[in-house]
Amino acid sequence: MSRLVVVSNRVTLPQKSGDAPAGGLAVALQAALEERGGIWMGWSGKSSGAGEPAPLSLQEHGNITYALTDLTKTDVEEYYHGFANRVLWPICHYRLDLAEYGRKEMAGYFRVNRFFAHRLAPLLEEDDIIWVHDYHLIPLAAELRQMGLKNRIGFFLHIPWPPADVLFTMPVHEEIMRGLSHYDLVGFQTDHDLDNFGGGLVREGIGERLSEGKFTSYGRTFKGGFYSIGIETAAFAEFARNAANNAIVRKARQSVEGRDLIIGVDRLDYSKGITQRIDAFEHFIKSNPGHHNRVTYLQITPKSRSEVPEYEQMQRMVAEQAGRVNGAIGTVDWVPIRYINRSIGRPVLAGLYRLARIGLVTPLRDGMNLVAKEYVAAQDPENPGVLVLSRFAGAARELRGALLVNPYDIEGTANAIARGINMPLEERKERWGRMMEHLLEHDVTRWCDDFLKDLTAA
Ligand code: ADQ
Repeated sequence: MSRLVVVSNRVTLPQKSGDAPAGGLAVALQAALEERGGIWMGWSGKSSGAGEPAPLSLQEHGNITYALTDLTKTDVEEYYHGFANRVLWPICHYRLDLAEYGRKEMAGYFRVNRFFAHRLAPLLEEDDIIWVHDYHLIPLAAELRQMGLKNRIGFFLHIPWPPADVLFTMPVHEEIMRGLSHYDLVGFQTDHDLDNFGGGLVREGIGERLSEGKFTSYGRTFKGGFYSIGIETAAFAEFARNAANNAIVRKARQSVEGRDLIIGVDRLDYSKGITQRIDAFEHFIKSNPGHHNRVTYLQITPKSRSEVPEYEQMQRMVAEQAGRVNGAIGTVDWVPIRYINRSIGRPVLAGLYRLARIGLVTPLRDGMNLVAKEYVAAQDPENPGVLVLSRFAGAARELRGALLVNPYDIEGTANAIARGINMPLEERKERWGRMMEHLLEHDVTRWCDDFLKDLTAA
């Protein structure tokens, strides 16, 4: 079996005993690397300031070598905060209005990808299989090919791929499309993303869709497919079953005693639709007076990318909005919305999901959304809650037992909350059973295996 080389912007180092368990993606990639032997390369998250980054830091753990590189301050600014997070992220989430183009940032993005390629190449062997992750590293294969590498290289995009009219507003869309054609397999989250990609190629006259999932563009033929990422379903369900006695979960249960819990869990990001969700909750309460003092909405949102001004501003906006709703509809003994800005370990998170009658997952656009899958996996089979899910999350293509909503439609989302709260046990069980069966079969290990099988055959 060939060695596997994983490259991603950030690397999850192996857990030390006593650490909180890693997420499903990291566990699945580590298992695949352990089985085949290999390397996981990425940015250390550290800046070397104005000076040249030190040589790669190599750490061996079992069969895996973790290879971490620092980046200069300018690289971090231009490649990461600049082009990746202020151009590709908004464009791929259909937010043309938020993309900020700058020549410096675009150049920095391609320069850092070249730098990654030059640092990675000396570690590679001829028959290594290389798996590149996410939007930070689209041009990496082109850079490696430029250096003469013939290895099989696959790419997986964790976020959505937009339709042509959105993508082509980006000045360097051509270089990005050309970059993707240097892979042997390009994987997306859903059939919609794959269609957007194929449609863009054909419409712009830069490529063709061939049979058997193949594409041709810029003189290269490669495979495209969709591989919907899953979670570690069985392990997560086990966390949830065992969480009942956890002190934090117990306190949470006591604090909502007698009320239905609605839970939202998201990184703070404009794509997650948090403000629209609070509006929908407020509308639900106002139009269902019988539920006054009968529900609590818990929104758990660790801050992310707080160095980007829009995220800082969003944090203030959400906190103010929650405060305003609490002021307007709360009573001396009822705080309708609890808004918490911290990260929570997976076992406790699983326990909180299980307490909640409704999982409210309403992103405006999301590649997949693992929170939706975690919520389902954590439910008590005898008394499962209801998932209210945005139709614009990749997960909506699979989780057919959810109540699907349009998150821009505040009234519609409020009605779905009401329907979920009032849903009879039999219907809840039937909907949950269908979703859980799917998630057990399509877990993160299966996702990893499917992608690697197709990459090996590509
Ligand atoms: P994200 O945008 O980060 O991922 P998501 O898929 O929901 O979105 O994953 C978030 C993860 O962070 C979940 O595992 C969740 O449990 C965890 N998390 C969120 N809030 C937390 C908190 N307060 N404490 C602890 N953990 C928390 C990107 C794409 C998604 C895609 C994934 C995987 O944007 O569309 O599903 O990658 O491919």
